[in-house]
Formats: sequence, structure tokens, C-alpha cells
Amino acid sequence: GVGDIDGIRSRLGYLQALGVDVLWLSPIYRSPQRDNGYYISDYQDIDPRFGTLADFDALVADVHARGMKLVMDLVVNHTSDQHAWFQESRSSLDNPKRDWYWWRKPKNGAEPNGFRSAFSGPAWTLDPATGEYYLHLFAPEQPDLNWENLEVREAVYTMMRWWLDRGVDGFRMDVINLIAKRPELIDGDEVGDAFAMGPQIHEYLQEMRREVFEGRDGDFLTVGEMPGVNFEDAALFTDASRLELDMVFQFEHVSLDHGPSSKFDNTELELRALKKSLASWQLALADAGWNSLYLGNHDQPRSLSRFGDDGRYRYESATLLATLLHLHRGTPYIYQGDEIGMSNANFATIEDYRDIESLNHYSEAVEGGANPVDVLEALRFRSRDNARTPVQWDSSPNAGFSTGEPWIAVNPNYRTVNAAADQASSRSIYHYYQRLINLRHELPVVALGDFALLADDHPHLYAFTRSLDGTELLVLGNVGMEPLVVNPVADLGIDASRPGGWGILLVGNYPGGEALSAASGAQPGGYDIHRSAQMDAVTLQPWEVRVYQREVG
Ligand code: TEU
Repeated sequence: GVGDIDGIRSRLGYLQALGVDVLWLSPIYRSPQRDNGYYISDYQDIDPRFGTLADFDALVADVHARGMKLVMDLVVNHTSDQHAWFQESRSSLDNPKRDWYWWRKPKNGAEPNGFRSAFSGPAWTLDPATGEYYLHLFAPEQPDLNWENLEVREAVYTMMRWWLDRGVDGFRMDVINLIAKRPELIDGDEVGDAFAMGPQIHEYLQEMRREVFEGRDGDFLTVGEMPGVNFEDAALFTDASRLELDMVFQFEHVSLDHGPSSKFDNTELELRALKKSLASWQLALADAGWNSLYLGNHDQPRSLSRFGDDGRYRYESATLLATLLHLHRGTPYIYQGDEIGMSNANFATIEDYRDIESLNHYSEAVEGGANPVDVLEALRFRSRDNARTPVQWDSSPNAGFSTGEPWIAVNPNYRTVNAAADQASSRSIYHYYQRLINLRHELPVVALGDFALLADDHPHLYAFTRSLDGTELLVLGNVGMEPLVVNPVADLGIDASRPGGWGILLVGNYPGGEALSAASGAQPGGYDIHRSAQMDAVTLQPWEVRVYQREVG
């Protein structure tokens, strides 16, 4: 009931048929699982609950045999407090590994400064054995490694090379911009969080690239998760000539609906803010650098519930979001279950939750006098557990995820929302994703075309173009529950007499022109191709998305 390596191996055909190129596994190293696997006690072993190193080798072989690649999570900003390195470091003031972590003397009998942990409470914990505090930007059980120490860096590079030798194709690097601290903040009187990128970050990443990847045969993927990164820095991190990272995960577009005081505020998301944010990243990384594209992951609520409509327009809004994601320029990441339209967990009680961040937030808020009902309501929108419920394979008990008891409750909607039902449906979200991935594989303009946002200030219309070598794609999405008339001149600033008109409908999520699609033998997934003769206004149905293609010569 935990989702193990053999389970993944048994589902590789599903991923391959979807068109997946690279599989990113969240951490499966040996871990006491306090923050799921982001709390590692041995970097060179597999947690027994997920399998063995032999199982892992078999997984790598199977993934490669299917023409896919495998990327592991690399969690090296912090270790588990159970890791041998920390056990040694905490054992005495003069232990050789003392300097591998951030130890500081108490200040006026208390924490060295007011840094706060991302998971509530201070970012410093007193270790009675030596009377000093250690730094942890996350839970007290997740002490931060001191990257200023060369031995730490060498130990990490050795470990990374060991996994690459085993056949791994790259790493998703957890909070990698946090490995470089700012000494003046560490030893200053700051309150707030310590999420500041130290000046040595570029140096460390270049060193890692040299020590781990350079001169090695093969293609590797590196993506650095970077809370708080701005696009100026991201352009530096991902400029290929600087030899740092292939891409970063930035957080701007998933932070827009957070109120300033707490990430658990549920202020409504503004479409204008979302599309302008994504567009600014498109432009900033257009010439040098490269974007990652994502709408959700294991740390975010389900993208369908957050940005779409998980009720009546579940199919339409899931496919609209998928289209927007895949038609931006960058590398799209699909979070498991999004390809079948999985939605938020909607847990009713705090006992349903497993996530350390949600549980700590609940205790802190309730102890601080908040009404538990309000806190639970906020968690229903924002908790990371929303996206961590088991993948819904079919309508059998536990959604076919396990015959044992799942580690976290299955979303009760699994009887209707599941992979088997979706794939059998004429309105299959999975098949629609397949189509989008094929387009990206086949059409250079999807992978590489220049991006330009249209109708920036429209509250419901999401419109942009992509162009490359005389081919232009026009993407139109109605992000809303009402039909929307789109006028080429007034809404998009397009000359209505332009050659090619709207163009050919390359992909869309409403049948539109059924007569034609019957005649042309439309693919499953609700798409068909027809030529629109002229540039009259078009009406987009609720959550309808269309991608038009034309040649501009
Ligand atoms: O996440 C780091 C991060 O900045 C956030 O997404 C974080 O999870 C949280 O929402 C902070 O408010 C990474 C991992 O993806 C996450 O699962 C881990 O819990 C975290 O690092 C610590 O390793």
C-alpha cells in the first residue's frame, strides 16, 4: 500500500504508451519517511518499503528497454537526523564531521536568530549533547548540510556518480538554490525565513557539473527545484554555455494565489496574473536558458481543482490545462494522475492527513487560537496531500493501487475517475495527453517556437502564438464557465484578412465540426482537423481550447 518499485515496473507500459520520455521518481532512498522520502538516512540504498537495489536495477533496465529515461530526486540541502553523517556531527564539538552541518552557539540563551522553518516553528533546534543549535530550513529532523565544507561537496558528488554508474539519467535537485547560504544572514538577527540564495550557488553548481557529469557518456537531465528564484537568476542557471543546470522549477505561478501572510490563504487566482507570470518567464528565457513547465506536483494541490473545474467540466478543463501546458515553450512535466483528471482529496478530518507540513500547520494554527474548521477548510484547498493520494487505476477496491491498506486514503471518486474508465471513454483525458505529446515530438514549432502572449488583459481568454520557420500556432483557451466570443480584431489584434485565416484546427477539446471529423476519421480524444475558411469571430464553449496552425511563408 505504499507504491513500490515493482508496482512502478508493472505500469511502465502505461507511461510508454502515453509518450513519456523521462520518468522522475520522488525519493526512494532509505528514509524514516518523516517528510516522505525527503529525509534521507542513507543515500546509497533503497528504502526497504519500496524494494531493494536489485529491484531498482531491474527498474532502470526496464525503463531503458522501453526507450525511456529515469531521473532520481537528489535531496542534498539536508539529510535526515538519522543519517550517519549527522549522528557523527552531533556527537561532539570536535568530531571531524562537526562542520558538515550548521552549528551555532545560543544567543542570549535562545536561538541564534529568528529564522523560521518552512514547516512551522524556528529553523534552529538545540542539541543538548553539545549545547549548540543546528540549522534546519525544514523540519528539525532535516538538518541542513554545510556546503561550504569541501568534504560535504565531495561526498555528494561521489554519491551522484555512484547512481549514474548504476544507469540513472539525471537528477531533480530538491531545493538546490538553498544549499548556498548567506553567512551574514546566518549570523545576523534576521527574522523570517532563510530562503536566500547565497552567492556561491553558481560556483557549486558548476563544480557539480564538472565533477559529476562532464566527460561522461550519455545524455543527462538536471532540473533544480528553486523556491523564490527569479527569472534573471534562472536565465543564468539554465544558460547552456554556463554549464550549470538544464532547467529549474520556479514557483512564481504557483504562488499567485497565496496571500502574503500564509501559504494557506485561499485568495482567488486571477487568470491575468497567471498568464502574465508564465509569459514573463517565456520571454526571459527565450534567448538563453530553458523553462520547465508544470502546473502541479507532489507539493501542490491538484492542478485540475486549482486552475480548472473538477466538477461538470472535468474533461474540458483538464484537457484545456494540458493544452496550455504543452503548448508553452519548455519541458512539460506531467504529475501522475493529472493525465486522467484526478482531483483534490477533499479530506474531512485532520486524521486523514499524512503530510508533515499540513499537520504542523494545523497544530500551530489551532494552538494559536484559529478555528479548526477554518484551518481544515484551508487545507482542503492547499494541502500537499491533495495530490498524494494513490493513483486511481480502476474501479476495484483501493482503485487497483494495492490489495493492502494504502498509506493514505484513496480519493472516493475513484469509481468513476480512474485510468481504465478514462482510457475506455470517447472523452479520454489520457488519449488527449497522448495527442499533445505526439505533437511535441513531431512538430518543431511545439518544442521550439517563439512564444508571444495575446490579449494580456482579458479575464477569461488565454491566447498566445508560437512561431518557427514560417509555421505559426495560435492557441485560444476559454478559462471560464460561460461561452466566450473571440473576435480576431478586437480581442487579438489580428488583421482579419490575414492569409490562412484562423488556420487548420490542429487540436481542440470540443468535437466542433462533427460532420468533418466523421468523414476524416478523427482520432480518439476529441480532436479533429478542419480548415476554417475565414476569420469570423469564433465562440469558445466553457473551457474550450483550440490550437490553430497556419503557414505564414
Ligand atoms: O520542496 C521545497 C519547497 O520549497 C516547497 O514546495 C515545500 O515543499 C513546501 O511547500 C514549503 O512551504 C521540496 C520537496 O519537493 C518537498 O516535498 C519537501 O518537503 C521539501 O523540499 C523538503 O525536502
